[in-house]
Amino acid sequence: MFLGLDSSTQSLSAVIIDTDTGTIAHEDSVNFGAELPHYGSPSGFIPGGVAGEVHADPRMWIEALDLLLSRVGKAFDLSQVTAIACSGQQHGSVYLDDSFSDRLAALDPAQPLVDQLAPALTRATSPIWMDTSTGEDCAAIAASLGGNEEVCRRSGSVAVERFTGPQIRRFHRLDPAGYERTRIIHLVSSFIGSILAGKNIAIDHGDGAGMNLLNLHSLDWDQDLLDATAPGLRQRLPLPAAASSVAGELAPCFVKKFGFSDLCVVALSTGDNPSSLVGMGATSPGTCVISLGTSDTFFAAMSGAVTDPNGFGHVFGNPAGGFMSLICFRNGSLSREALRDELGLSWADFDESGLSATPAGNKGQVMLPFYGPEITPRLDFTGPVRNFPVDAPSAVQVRALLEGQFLNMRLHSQWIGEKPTLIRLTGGASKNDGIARLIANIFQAPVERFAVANGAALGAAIRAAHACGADLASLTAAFCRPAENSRIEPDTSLAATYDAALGHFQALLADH
Ligand code: ADP
Ligand code: XUL
Repeated sequence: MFLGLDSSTQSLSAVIIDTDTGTIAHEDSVNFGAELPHYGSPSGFIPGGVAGEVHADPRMWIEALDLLLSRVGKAFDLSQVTAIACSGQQHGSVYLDDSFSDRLAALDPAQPLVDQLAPALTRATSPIWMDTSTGEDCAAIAASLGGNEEVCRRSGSVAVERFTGPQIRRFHRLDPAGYERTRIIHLVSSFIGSILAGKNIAIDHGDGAGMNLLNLHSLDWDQDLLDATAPGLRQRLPLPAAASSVAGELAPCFVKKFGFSDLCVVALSTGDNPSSLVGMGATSPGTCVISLGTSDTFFAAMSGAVTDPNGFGHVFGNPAGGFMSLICFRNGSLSREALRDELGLSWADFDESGLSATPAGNKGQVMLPFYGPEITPRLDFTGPVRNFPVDAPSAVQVRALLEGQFLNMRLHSQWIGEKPTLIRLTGGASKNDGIARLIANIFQAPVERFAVANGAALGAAIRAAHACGADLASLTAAFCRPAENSRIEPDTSLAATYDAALGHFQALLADH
């Protein structure tokens, strides 16, 4: 049995796989907003941040770990688990003082984890991937390297607001004393993995590439990028390492508290998107994954070394070796939920039943579907833009929003240079048949979905088994199978309709 954990924006999820039978043995999830309401973060982050700041309380992630493991431990015999691996929302960072490693080594099963670890935090809140507050820092990093092209050549991305390096630079700028007290900076994924291992663990090449600090040629921290970010940063970062490594034994606290075996080990963590690449069986080029979570992401294993000339797309380490592309669309479920709530609709209105009221292409009516700042493309909107009246019927608005989202995705994934031949969908909205069909038609490629909704947690469980020596190809063959009747073929008669719709979308975008 192998346990995968995914600490995402809105929840912490667990998936346990049984590699003997090729089945999912257990699944559970803690929703931060609903189950830990005392952190005042209904959607997993602290609302009301100013000047683009979006932070979350790292104590919430720690408390969720205690809560989830206690629940899973009651329903499932955790002594059967051979190894654990974690996945986490990318880019988010946790800042800790010199007491952190001693605290990790001395975790007491009789006390809540959060009470023991929170005193080590040197930054009370953690910037997360939705944060856009670091424009000044990105500009300074790019200038220091002689331009964004060089930042992208080294790190796989131009300097990006949500990436960890610019976030660290801002922290040093605004709170130099807090930075000075900081001894170690973790990503969300390596933070959760370190708690489980009872020691600081390395940062893998998949999540590490989302920092604007890792040199993808040397797979080491890039000294010029470190220097452009903050002084003494190398000493404050864990070493970078390949995701397939075992980090160490599970800390004794978890053995005593939740009934794990004292032989259980912890594999290195990775980001939620690299983890989903594994969980969706897409570690080889050809299949692309679209994840419909809080953000929407588009990613695929890469066969060639290309970067996005427009600077919106990224290159990360592929946990199976080599590299992967990733493009993140900030207004994913956030926009779908906003329109649903604004018009008093339900998800049925976004599904086959609701979408059947309007034709593909929406008669040229399209929306720039951004309810908040967007990062692909970079736009500062605080509301959507329509090329049709704002009081149009709800069904027209829903189709315009959804088609706008996936036309935008098609447009901004063209730099990868490979048209997807198969799309695998994951994330909360992937169960929506209407959305799945629309994606098949817009991309003109078949869409498959899996029975396990959380591809990132499944990917973590598979990586845990792989780190212990199991063959990755056999694992993905056993676990990454589409659910029965989940495949949707594209309607090829709509290819021209969506080529035209892409033109309408581009025209509206060009006006803004
Ligand atoms: P994250 O991993 O970012 O926390 P999830 O992948 O769990 O997010 O997705 C959660 C989101 O899925 C919800 O916020 C909701 O907007 C969306 N969702 C759930 N069910 C549906 C549905 N039937 N149709 C469309 N969206 C849905
Ligand atoms: C990727 C990104 C998001 C987060 C949260 O670059 O910012 O997808 O990983 O899921």
